[in-house]
Amino acid sequence: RAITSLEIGMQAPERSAVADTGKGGRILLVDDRESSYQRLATILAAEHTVDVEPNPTEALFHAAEGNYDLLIVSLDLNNFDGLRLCSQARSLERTRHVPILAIADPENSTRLLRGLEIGVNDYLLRPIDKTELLARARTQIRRRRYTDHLRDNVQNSIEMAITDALTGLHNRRYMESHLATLAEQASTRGKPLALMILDIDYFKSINDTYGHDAGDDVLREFAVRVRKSIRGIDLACRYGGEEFVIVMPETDLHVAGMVAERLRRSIAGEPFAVHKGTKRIEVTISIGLTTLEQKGEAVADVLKRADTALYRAKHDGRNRVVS
Ligand code: GH3
Ligand code: MG
Ligand code: MG
Ligand code: MG
Repeated sequence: RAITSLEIGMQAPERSAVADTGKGGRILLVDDRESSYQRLATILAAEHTVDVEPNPTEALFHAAEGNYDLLIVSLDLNNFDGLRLCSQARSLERTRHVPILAIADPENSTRLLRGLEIGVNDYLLRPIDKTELLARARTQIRRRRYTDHLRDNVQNSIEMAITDALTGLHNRRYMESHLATLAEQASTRGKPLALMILDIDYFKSINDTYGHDAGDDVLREFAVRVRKSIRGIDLACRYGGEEFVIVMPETDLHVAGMVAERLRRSIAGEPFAVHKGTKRIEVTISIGLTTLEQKGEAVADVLKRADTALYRAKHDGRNRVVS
Protein backbone atom coordinates (compact mmCIF):
# COMPACT_ATOMS: atom_id res chain seq x y z
CA ARG A 1 0.00 0.00 0.00
CA ALA A 2 1.40 3.36 -1.02
CA ILE A 3 1.57 6.17 1.48
CA THR A 4 -1.30 8.41 0.50
CA SER A 5 -1.26 12.14 0.25
CA LEU A 6 -3.61 12.36 3.21
CA GLU A 7 -1.26 10.44 5.46
CA ILE A 8 1.52 12.90 4.80
CA GLY A 9 -0.73 15.75 5.74
CA MET A 10 -2.07 17.11 2.48
CA GLN A 11 -5.43 17.59 0.88
CA ALA A 12 -6.16 15.86 -2.39
CA PRO A 13 -7.18 18.43 -5.01
CA GLU A 14 -10.56 18.48 -6.74
CA ARG A 15 -10.81 15.80 -9.44
CA SER A 16 -12.97 18.00 -11.62
CA ALA A 17 -10.08 19.57 -13.53
CA VAL A 18 -10.47 19.25 -17.28
CA ALA A 19 -8.22 16.99 -19.28
CA ASP A 20 -6.47 19.62 -21.35
CA THR A 21 -4.98 21.48 -18.39
CA GLY A 22 -3.01 18.44 -17.27
CA LYS A 23 -4.22 19.12 -13.73
CA GLY A 24 -6.02 16.81 -11.36
CA GLY A 25 -3.92 13.78 -12.23
CA ARG A 26 -2.96 10.77 -10.14
CA ILE A 27 0.74 10.65 -9.47
CA LEU A 28 2.85 7.94 -7.89
CA LEU A 29 6.03 9.38 -6.44
CA VAL A 30 8.80 6.84 -5.87
CA ASP A 31 11.44 8.31 -3.62
CA ASP A 32 12.97 6.98 -0.40
CA ARG A 33 14.40 10.19 1.05
CA GLU A 34 11.84 11.57 3.39
CA SER A 35 12.94 15.20 3.19
CA SER A 36 12.78 14.96 -0.59
CA TYR A 37 9.43 13.27 -1.00
CA GLN A 38 7.76 15.43 1.64
CA ARG A 39 8.68 18.54 -0.30
CA LEU A 40 7.87 17.17 -3.76
CA ALA A 41 4.56 15.69 -2.65
CA THR A 42 3.55 18.98 -1.04
CA ILE A 43 4.26 20.88 -4.24
CA LEU A 44 2.45 18.37 -6.45
CA ALA A 45 -0.55 18.05 -4.14
CA ALA A 46 -1.54 21.60 -5.03
CA GLU A 47 -2.72 20.27 -8.41
CA HIS A 48 -2.83 16.47 -8.22
CA THR A 49 -3.49 13.47 -6.06
CA VAL A 50 -0.13 12.12 -4.95
CA ASP A 51 0.79 8.75 -3.50
CA VAL A 52 4.31 8.22 -2.20
CA GLU A 53 6.05 4.86 -2.23
CA PRO A 54 9.59 4.64 -0.89
CA ASN A 55 9.97 0.96 -1.78
CA PRO A 56 10.49 0.47 -5.54
CA THR A 57 9.34 -3.14 -5.57
CA GLU A 58 6.06 -2.09 -3.98
CA ALA A 59 5.99 0.87 -6.34
CA LEU A 60 5.88 -1.36 -9.39
CA PHE A 61 2.92 -3.21 -7.92
CA HIS A 62 1.07 0.04 -7.18
CA ALA A 63 1.90 1.40 -10.61
CA ALA A 64 0.34 -1.67 -12.22
CA GLU A 65 -2.77 -1.61 -10.02
CA GLY A 66 -3.32 2.06 -9.31
CA ASN A 67 -4.32 3.61 -12.63
CA TYR A 68 -1.79 6.45 -12.37
CA ASP A 69 -1.37 9.26 -14.88
CA LEU A 70 2.29 9.79 -14.05
CA LEU A 71 5.14 8.06 -12.27
CA ILE A 72 7.81 10.29 -10.78
CA VAL A 73 10.85 8.17 -10.01
CA SER A 74 13.94 9.20 -8.11
CA LEU A 75 17.11 7.73 -9.56
CA ASP A 76 18.94 8.49 -6.29
CA LEU A 77 17.24 5.71 -4.35
CA ASN A 78 19.46 4.28 -1.62
CA ASN A 79 18.68 0.58 -1.79
CA PHE A 80 17.57 0.11 -5.34
CA ASP A 81 18.25 1.05 -8.86
CA GLY A 82 15.48 3.44 -9.90
CA LEU A 83 16.41 2.66 -13.49
CA ARG A 84 15.37 -0.91 -13.02
CA LEU A 85 11.95 0.24 -11.88
CA CYS A 86 11.66 2.44 -14.97
CA SER A 87 12.60 -0.39 -17.28
CA GLN A 88 10.21 -2.81 -15.57
CA ALA A 89 7.42 -0.26 -15.81
CA ARG A 90 8.10 0.04 -19.52
CA SER A 91 7.88 -3.70 -20.10
CA LEU A 92 4.69 -4.35 -18.12
CA GLU A 93 1.46 -4.18 -20.13
CA ARG A 94 -0.34 -2.34 -17.33
CA THR A 95 2.26 0.42 -17.01
CA ARG A 96 3.67 0.63 -20.52
CA HIS A 97 1.77 3.80 -21.39
CA VAL A 98 2.17 5.61 -18.07
CA PRO A 99 4.64 8.49 -18.50
CA ILE A 100 7.72 8.57 -16.28
CA LEU A 101 9.35 11.72 -15.02
CA ALA A 102 12.77 10.94 -13.53
CA ILE A 103 14.53 13.03 -10.93
CA ALA A 104 18.18 12.79 -9.96
CA ASP A 105 21.11 14.55 -8.35
CA PRO A 106 23.41 16.13 -10.91
CA GLU A 107 26.12 13.59 -10.02
CA ASN A 108 23.73 10.85 -11.14
CA SER A 109 23.20 12.43 -14.54
CA THR A 110 24.58 9.39 -16.39
CA ARG A 111 21.69 7.43 -14.94
CA LEU A 112 19.37 10.03 -16.40
CA LEU A 113 20.80 9.48 -19.86
CA ARG A 114 20.37 5.76 -19.46
CA GLY A 115 16.82 6.43 -18.27
CA LEU A 116 15.97 8.33 -21.42
CA GLU A 117 17.23 5.39 -23.47
CA ILE A 118 14.92 2.96 -21.72
CA GLY A 119 11.84 5.11 -22.13
CA VAL A 120 11.77 7.74 -19.39
CA ASN A 121 9.76 10.62 -20.85
CA ASP A 122 11.31 13.60 -19.08
CA TYR A 123 13.65 14.43 -16.21
CA LEU A 124 14.50 17.07 -13.65
CA LEU A 125 17.77 17.66 -11.82
CA ARG A 126 17.87 18.44 -8.11
CA PRO A 127 17.41 20.92 -6.54
CA ILE A 128 13.95 20.87 -8.03
CA ASP A 129 12.22 24.12 -8.83
CA LYS A 130 8.57 24.15 -7.80
CA THR A 131 7.19 25.83 -10.92
CA GLU A 132 9.20 23.60 -13.21
CA LEU A 133 8.09 20.43 -11.42
CA LEU A 134 4.45 21.42 -11.77
CA ALA A 135 4.88 22.38 -15.42
CA ARG A 136 6.65 19.13 -16.35
CA ALA A 137 4.07 17.05 -14.48
CA ARG A 138 1.22 18.85 -16.23
CA THR A 139 2.79 18.35 -19.66
CA GLN A 140 3.19 14.62 -19.15
CA ILE A 141 -0.31 14.17 -17.77
CA ARG A 142 -1.86 16.20 -20.60
CA ARG A 143 0.05 14.16 -23.18
CA ARG A 144 -0.95 10.92 -21.50
CA ARG A 145 -4.64 11.88 -21.55
CA TYR A 146 -4.44 12.93 -25.16
CA THR A 147 -2.83 9.67 -26.31
CA ASP A 148 -5.33 7.67 -24.21
CA HIS A 149 -8.09 9.57 -25.96
CA LEU A 150 -6.58 8.81 -29.39
CA ARG A 151 -6.15 5.15 -28.49
CA ASP A 152 -9.81 4.95 -27.41
CA ASN A 153 -10.89 6.60 -30.66
CA VAL A 154 -8.89 4.17 -32.78
CA GLN A 155 -10.32 1.29 -30.76
CA ASN A 156 -13.86 2.61 -31.28
CA SER A 157 -13.36 3.10 -35.00
CA ILE A 158 -12.14 -0.46 -35.36
CA GLU A 159 -15.11 -1.77 -33.36
CA MET A 160 -17.55 0.23 -35.46
CA ALA A 161 -15.99 -0.89 -38.72
CA ILE A 162 -16.48 -4.57 -37.90
CA THR A 163 -19.77 -4.48 -35.96
CA ASP A 164 -23.38 -4.39 -37.09
CA ALA A 165 -24.97 -1.45 -35.29
CA LEU A 166 -28.43 -2.95 -34.84
CA THR A 167 -27.52 -6.37 -33.45
CA GLY A 168 -23.97 -5.92 -32.15
CA LEU A 169 -22.93 -9.00 -34.12
CA HIS A 170 -20.05 -8.80 -36.58
CA ASN A 171 -20.91 -7.32 -39.94
CA ARG A 172 -20.62 -8.94 -43.33
CA ARG A 173 -17.38 -7.18 -44.20
CA TYR A 174 -15.67 -8.58 -41.11
CA MET A 175 -17.04 -12.05 -41.74
CA GLU A 176 -15.85 -12.05 -45.31
CA SER A 177 -12.34 -10.96 -44.37
CA HIS A 178 -12.16 -13.42 -41.49
CA LEU A 179 -13.77 -16.45 -43.09
CA ALA A 180 -10.89 -16.98 -45.49
CA THR A 181 -8.47 -17.05 -42.55
CA LEU A 182 -10.62 -19.52 -40.63
CA ALA A 183 -10.94 -21.76 -43.69
CA GLU A 184 -7.19 -21.67 -44.24
CA GLN A 185 -6.52 -22.57 -40.61
CA ALA A 186 -8.95 -25.46 -40.83
CA SER A 187 -7.26 -26.70 -44.01
CA THR A 188 -3.70 -26.54 -42.66
CA ARG A 189 -4.65 -28.09 -39.32
CA GLY A 190 -6.80 -30.76 -40.90
CA LYS A 191 -9.79 -29.71 -38.79
CA PRO A 192 -13.42 -29.48 -39.89
CA LEU A 193 -15.18 -26.14 -40.31
CA ALA A 194 -18.95 -25.70 -40.35
CA LEU A 195 -20.88 -22.78 -41.79
CA MET A 196 -24.58 -22.02 -41.66
CA ILE A 197 -26.76 -19.33 -43.17
CA LEU A 198 -29.86 -18.45 -41.13
CA ASP A 199 -32.80 -16.56 -42.55
CA ILE A 200 -35.87 -15.41 -40.67
CA ASP A 201 -39.07 -16.81 -42.20
CA TYR A 202 -41.63 -14.37 -43.64
CA PHE A 203 -39.83 -11.48 -42.06
CA LYS A 204 -41.39 -9.07 -44.50
CA SER A 205 -44.81 -9.91 -43.11
CA ILE A 206 -43.56 -9.27 -39.54
CA ASN A 207 -42.61 -5.77 -40.69
CA ASP A 208 -45.89 -5.37 -42.58
CA THR A 209 -48.04 -6.57 -39.68
CA TYR A 210 -46.29 -5.08 -36.63
CA GLY A 211 -44.15 -2.29 -38.07
CA HIS A 212 -40.48 -1.82 -38.86
CA ASP A 213 -39.60 -1.14 -35.20
CA ALA A 214 -41.04 -4.51 -34.20
CA GLY A 215 -38.94 -6.05 -36.97
CA ASP A 216 -35.87 -4.40 -35.46
CA ASP A 217 -36.79 -5.75 -32.02
CA VAL A 218 -36.95 -9.23 -33.51
CA LEU A 219 -33.52 -8.83 -35.12
CA ARG A 220 -31.98 -7.70 -31.83
CA GLU A 221 -33.55 -10.48 -29.80
CA PHE A 222 -32.57 -12.96 -32.48
CA ALA A 223 -28.94 -11.88 -32.09
CA VAL A 224 -29.18 -12.39 -28.32
CA ARG A 225 -30.39 -15.96 -28.81
CA VAL A 226 -27.69 -16.63 -31.40
CA ARG A 227 -24.99 -15.48 -28.99
CA LYS A 228 -26.37 -17.82 -26.33
CA SER A 229 -26.16 -20.86 -28.55
CA ILE A 230 -22.62 -20.50 -29.88
CA ARG A 231 -19.14 -20.79 -28.43
CA GLY A 232 -16.58 -18.02 -28.03
CA ILE A 233 -14.56 -19.21 -31.01
CA ASP A 234 -17.60 -19.26 -33.32
CA LEU A 235 -18.10 -16.29 -35.57
CA ALA A 236 -21.63 -14.89 -35.89
CA CYS A 237 -22.45 -12.08 -38.26
CA ARG A 238 -25.39 -10.27 -39.77
CA TYR A 239 -24.96 -11.08 -43.40
CA GLY A 240 -27.84 -9.03 -44.79
CA GLY A 241 -31.18 -7.61 -43.61
CA GLU A 242 -32.57 -10.69 -41.85
CA GLU A 243 -29.89 -13.14 -42.87
CA PHE A 244 -27.11 -14.29 -40.61
CA VAL A 245 -24.02 -16.45 -40.96
CA ILE A 246 -22.40 -18.54 -38.24
CA VAL A 247 -18.95 -20.03 -38.77
CA MET A 248 -17.92 -22.80 -36.41
CA PRO A 249 -14.27 -23.84 -36.38
CA GLU A 250 -13.35 -27.40 -35.39
CA THR A 251 -16.95 -28.51 -35.81
CA ASP A 252 -18.14 -31.33 -38.05
CA LEU A 253 -21.47 -31.61 -39.82
CA HIS A 254 -23.00 -33.79 -37.12
CA VAL A 255 -22.25 -31.42 -34.23
CA ALA A 256 -23.08 -28.32 -36.29
CA GLY A 257 -26.40 -29.95 -37.15
CA MET A 258 -27.20 -30.30 -33.47
CA VAL A 259 -26.26 -26.67 -32.81
CA ALA A 260 -28.42 -25.52 -35.73
CA GLU A 261 -31.36 -27.60 -34.57
CA ARG A 262 -31.04 -26.30 -31.00
CA LEU A 263 -30.94 -22.75 -32.32
CA ARG A 264 -33.95 -23.31 -34.57
CA ARG A 265 -35.89 -24.61 -31.57
CA SER A 266 -34.80 -21.73 -29.35
CA ILE A 267 -36.33 -19.34 -31.89
CA ALA A 268 -39.54 -21.21 -32.65
CA GLY A 269 -40.08 -22.32 -29.05
CA GLU A 270 -40.27 -18.89 -27.41
CA PRO A 271 -42.26 -15.98 -28.92
CA PHE A 272 -40.41 -12.69 -29.40
CA ALA A 273 -41.40 -9.68 -27.31
CA VAL A 274 -41.78 -6.51 -29.37
CA HIS A 275 -43.07 -2.98 -28.76
CA LYS A 276 -41.51 -2.86 -25.28
CA GLY A 277 -42.90 -6.20 -24.30
CA THR A 278 -46.53 -5.32 -25.06
CA LYS A 279 -46.74 -7.79 -27.92
CA ARG A 280 -45.34 -11.27 -28.47
CA ILE A 281 -44.94 -12.80 -31.89
CA GLU A 282 -44.04 -16.22 -33.18
CA VAL A 283 -40.86 -16.29 -35.23
CA THR A 284 -39.25 -19.14 -37.11
CA ILE A 285 -36.00 -19.45 -39.04
CA SER A 286 -34.64 -21.61 -41.81
CA ILE A 287 -31.04 -22.76 -41.77
CA GLY A 288 -28.77 -23.93 -44.57
CA LEU A 289 -25.78 -25.83 -43.23
CA THR A 290 -22.57 -27.11 -44.78
CA THR A 291 -18.91 -27.80 -44.00
CA LEU A 292 -15.60 -27.16 -45.69
CA GLU A 293 -15.39 -30.13 -48.04
CA GLN A 294 -11.78 -30.22 -49.05
CA LYS A 295 -8.54 -28.54 -48.14
CA GLY A 296 -8.18 -25.13 -49.73
CA GLU A 297 -11.77 -24.96 -50.93
CA ALA A 298 -12.82 -21.41 -51.88
CA VAL A 299 -15.01 -19.81 -49.21
CA ALA A 300 -17.34 -18.52 -51.92
CA ASP A 301 -18.12 -22.14 -52.79
CA VAL A 302 -18.81 -22.97 -49.15
CA LEU A 303 -21.17 -20.00 -48.85
CA LYS A 304 -22.87 -20.97 -52.09
CA ARG A 305 -23.50 -24.52 -50.85
CA ALA A 306 -24.97 -23.19 -47.57
CA ASP A 307 -27.18 -20.83 -49.56
CA THR A 308 -28.43 -23.69 -51.73
CA ALA A 309 -29.26 -25.67 -48.58
CA LEU A 310 -31.10 -22.63 -47.21
CA TYR A 311 -33.09 -22.34 -50.41
CA ARG A 312 -34.16 -25.96 -49.99
CA ALA A 313 -35.12 -25.35 -46.37
CA LYS A 314 -37.37 -22.52 -47.52
CA HIS A 315 -38.76 -24.55 -50.38
CA ASP A 316 -39.47 -27.56 -48.17
CA GLY A 317 -41.66 -25.48 -45.84
CA ARG A 318 -39.36 -23.29 -43.67
CA ASN A 319 -38.66 -23.62 -39.91
CA ARG A 320 -36.08 -26.34 -40.59
CA VAL A 321 -32.40 -27.14 -40.96
CA VAL A 322 -31.11 -28.52 -44.27
CA SER A 323 -27.56 -29.64 -44.96
P1 GH3 B 1 -38.61 -15.74 -46.54
O1 GH3 B 1 -39.30 -16.62 -45.58
O2 GH3 B 1 -38.63 -16.27 -47.93
O3 GH3 B 1 -37.21 -15.43 -46.06
O4 GH3 B 1 -39.44 -14.38 -46.58
P2 GH3 B 1 -39.00 -12.97 -46.03
O5 GH3 B 1 -40.19 -12.11 -45.97
O6 GH3 B 1 -38.28 -13.14 -44.75
O7 GH3 B 1 -37.95 -12.53 -47.12
P3 GH3 B 1 -37.71 -11.21 -47.90
O8 GH3 B 1 -36.28 -11.28 -48.38
O9 GH3 B 1 -38.77 -11.05 -48.95
O10 GH3 B 1 -37.88 -10.01 -46.90
C1 GH3 B 1 -36.88 -9.61 -46.03
C2 GH3 B 1 -37.35 -8.31 -45.41
O11 GH3 B 1 -36.46 -7.87 -44.38
C3 GH3 B 1 -37.43 -7.18 -46.39
C4 GH3 B 1 -36.83 -6.01 -45.67
O12 GH3 B 1 -37.66 -4.89 -45.68
C5 GH3 B 1 -36.64 -6.49 -44.27
N1 GH3 B 1 -35.48 -5.90 -43.61
C6 GH3 B 1 -34.21 -5.88 -44.04
N2 GH3 B 1 -33.42 -5.24 -43.14
C7 GH3 B 1 -34.21 -4.86 -42.13
C8 GH3 B 1 -33.97 -4.15 -40.89
O13 GH3 B 1 -32.86 -3.75 -40.55
N3 GH3 B 1 -35.03 -3.94 -40.07
C9 GH3 B 1 -36.29 -4.36 -40.42
N4 GH3 B 1 -37.28 -4.10 -39.56
N5 GH3 B 1 -36.54 -5.00 -41.57
C10 GH3 B 1 -35.53 -5.27 -42.42
MG1 MG C 1 -35.64 -13.68 -48.70
MG1 MG D 1 -36.43 -14.21 -44.63
MG1 MG E 1 -33.61 -13.08 -46.60
